Amino acid sequence: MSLKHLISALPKAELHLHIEGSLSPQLMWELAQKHHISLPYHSVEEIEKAYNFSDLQSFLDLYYAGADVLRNEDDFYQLMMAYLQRCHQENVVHTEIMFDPQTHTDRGVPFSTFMKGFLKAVQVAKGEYGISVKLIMSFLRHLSEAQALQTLRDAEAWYDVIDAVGLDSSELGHPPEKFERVFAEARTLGFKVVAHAGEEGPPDYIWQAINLLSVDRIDHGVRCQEDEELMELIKQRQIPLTVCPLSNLKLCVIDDMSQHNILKLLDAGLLVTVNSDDPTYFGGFLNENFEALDVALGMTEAQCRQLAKNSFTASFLSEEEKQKWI
Ligand code: ES4
Ligand code: ZN
Repeated sequence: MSLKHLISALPKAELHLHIEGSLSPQLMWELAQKHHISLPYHSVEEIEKAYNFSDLQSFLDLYYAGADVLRNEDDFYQLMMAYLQRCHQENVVHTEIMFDPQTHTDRGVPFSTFMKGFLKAVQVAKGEYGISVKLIMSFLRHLSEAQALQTLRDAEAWYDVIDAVGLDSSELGHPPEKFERVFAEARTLGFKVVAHAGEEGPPDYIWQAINLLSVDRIDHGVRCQEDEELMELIKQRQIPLTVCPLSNLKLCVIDDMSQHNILKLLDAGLLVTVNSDDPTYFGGFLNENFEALDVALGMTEAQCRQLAKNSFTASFLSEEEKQKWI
């Protein structure tokens, strides 16, 4: 029997979501018109049709180009509000959202513009839906560590509303060790830390994220299965992996969803979670990621419930807040 009903009924947390990757083709189109920006597309449908990727970089090229329509505070408000409304519809009761400051500051959009837009939407959604939200400021790893350090400094006025820092963008050629100092400083400042590792990159990048950056979670991490010793460590320490099935499929990390290893990792005792990553680019929000796993792999009800439970266990909520949902 399909788990569709159970999937939508279960309260869930989402821990790996790039807010810029939740920009819908419709909103991209509207904002381009509003700001008189010419897009390389003639319709909303043409934008949707362009979303065929061969690897991470081919996606990132469109993702950064798309983000250029985000110009003023209201644009960021609309972007965040649309995602939080969708969370409410899908029974996502807690979400830890990544944003990429450098994607905006490097275009001349000040920190205060996107932060104010995001925070206004978060405040409205908390009031209307009772949803809880944490923010993860991510550094772009294709840029230098000095630029990441500058971003950490630029964020100073917003430290009390940022919960964690992360590391995203082009993985290959930009190993975690490149960011050891900025992550040490972030930890000293009291931030939780996460990093993308083992999406396209080798298991060694996951080792580095654990040993050099002291991450609290690994984003993706699916390539840990190539290294038995690493898998054992991740299991023993219960280091969460925020896995994104539709993302892995769309970026050709796997050829077919039936090859996805998330349920194997779950059954081996790793703390894996399901997430949507960049839902409007990869063809599905959170429930659709669960459903895609069920269709391709035949999830059991117990596995489905465990994945929903793991999403809270792996979150940055306090132990007391977690108990409400587990
Ligand atoms: C991303 Cl799927 C993925 N990987 C790395 N960086 C990213 N930024 C947005 N989506
Ligand atoms: Zn990601």
